[in-house]
Amino acid sequence: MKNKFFKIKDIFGKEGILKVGLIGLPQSGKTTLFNALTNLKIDVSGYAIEKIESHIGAVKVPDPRIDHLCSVYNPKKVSLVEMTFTDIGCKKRDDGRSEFDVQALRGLDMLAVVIRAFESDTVLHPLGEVNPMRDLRYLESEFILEDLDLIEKRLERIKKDIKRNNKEAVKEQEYLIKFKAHLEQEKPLLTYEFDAQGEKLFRGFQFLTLKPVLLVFNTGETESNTVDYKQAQEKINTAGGKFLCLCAKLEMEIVYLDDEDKELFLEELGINEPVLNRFIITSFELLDRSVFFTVGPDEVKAWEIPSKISAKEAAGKIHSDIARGFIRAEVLAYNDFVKCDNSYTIARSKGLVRLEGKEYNVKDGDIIEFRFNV
Ligand SMILES: Nc1nc2c(ncn2[C@@H]2O[C@H](COP(=O)(O)OP(=O)(O)OP(=O)(O)O)[C@@H](O)[C@H]2O)c(=O)[nH]1
Ligand SMILES: [Mg+2]
Repeated sequence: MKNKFFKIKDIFGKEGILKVGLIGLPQSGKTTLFNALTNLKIDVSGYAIEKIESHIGAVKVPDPRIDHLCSVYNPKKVSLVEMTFTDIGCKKRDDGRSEFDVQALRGLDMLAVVIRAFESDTVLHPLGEVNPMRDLRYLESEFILEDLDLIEKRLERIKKDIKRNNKEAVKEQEYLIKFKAHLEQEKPLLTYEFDAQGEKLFRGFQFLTLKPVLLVFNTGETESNTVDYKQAQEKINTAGGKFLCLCAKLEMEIVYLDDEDKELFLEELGINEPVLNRFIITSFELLDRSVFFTVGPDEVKAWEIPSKISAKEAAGKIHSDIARGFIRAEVLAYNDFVKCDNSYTIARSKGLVRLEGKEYNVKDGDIIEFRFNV
């Protein structure tokens, strides 16, 4: 799959694709970053006053381990982990609040909050002067207000059912009132301790403050001291998020170069990884995800999973039958495979190929063959 555009309905509810939303104030550099990540070419010259427009693009997650496994197995098919980026449209309303394209928020796994830290005389800042920490506080409260709106609407909608004493609606109302109190203390729902019932009930809801956050400070082309990184770090530590600093404009210019120029340019700037790689590594850390591999002459494939997953659950990612009939997982760590000259025979003779049971916690880089019986 080449990088291409998608519609919301193409990705909503799709399993096995990590979905990242780029969100932020108008003119913070969301679309520029989107272009840098997807290598697509959305126009960034205008100010989005008229309509709120979102864009979705998909990428395959580059992985040098897959390249190596392919050179060993020469498979007919290669399958990489897929990721989508949604550039979420936003505009400032007359009442001062921000209006986000709520449709585009559906089903996202995380938010990358783009914060303007670049100075420019020609690009207007909707809140006046450049001040990243103020923008961050502003966005946090916008997200909280957005969730409070959602709760109000929901409470309104279930009013009739509550009057009729519908048990589910009454339960839902109890939860919603607790969420409301939590948000009113300016705390994101991410820090609310959901019980199993609450989690089940609200899984389908698109609360903004329930999504893990990667802060992206969009700095200028030259070293910028507009960001108080210490303060940002402290904020992030309490919220359990991550942060990245990059210059979206420069990164966009770099992806548009051909490969040879790209390498020279990156070297000159002392950047050792393209923006997509840095972004992916940080996102995987934030979401606590790992990758395992299945290999063979037909297909070499990377599977993305939550890090805490068991071998049986990992098998279920491939097919529910494999999980149901699970017997054992034959596991060889990628690094051991390479150390053994890419030979299972050598790895076996050294006892590095392990037979693991269904409770085994799959590790990043495991090469797995599942034994199952259906
Ligand atoms: N000087 C400078 N300009 C930048 C940088 N990043 C983005 N810009 C410019 O800022 C303007 C806004 O960038 P966009 O990527 O369109 O920002 P956006 O957040 O998508 O804006 P809206 O869609 O209008 O909300 C464009 O003119 C970009 O060229 C940067 O690092 N330095
Ligand atoms: Mg834009």
